[in-house]
Amino acid sequence: APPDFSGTWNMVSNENFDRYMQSLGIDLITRNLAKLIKPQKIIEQSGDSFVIRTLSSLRNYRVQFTLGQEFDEDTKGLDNRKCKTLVTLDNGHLICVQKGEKKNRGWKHWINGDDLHLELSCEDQVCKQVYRRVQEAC
Ligand code: ECB
Repeated sequence: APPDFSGTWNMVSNENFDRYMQSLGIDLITRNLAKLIKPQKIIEQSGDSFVIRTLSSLRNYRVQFTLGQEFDEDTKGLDNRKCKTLVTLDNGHLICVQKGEKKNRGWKHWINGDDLHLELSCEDQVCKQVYRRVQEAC
């Protein structure tokens, strides 16, 4: 069965985030602030429909999509670009391609145990993040 990405996830590691942000043209002051934060992901999945919220003290970002349906993404509050974005599910991996000004842009999510993995790509940079599931009270 395909994985259920739904839940609340807290960042536990973040590799090469600075160079990923550099590849998106984010200024030094913003990068230095962004490096300090540990965002939370809140994912709501129902069938092929997803809402992913990335929450932090610095910025919040929300994206909503249906698998296999390209949509217009505005990365408002991040690098403020427009992309034609498509997300698909391949062998348990959520794969996003963000077509636009930046080459080779996208991300991949997958689950391993209690860990949600995320690879963010832009041009020749790959940022690797891991989030851990927040257990809800029973
Ligand atoms: C929203 C939390 C990020 C806070 C960083 C704040 C300022 C830095 C400005 C731009 C940096 C560029 C990208 C930020 C990196 C991650 C945020 C969202 C990454 C993303 O695309 O997540 C996907 C997959 O979970 C869903 O949107």
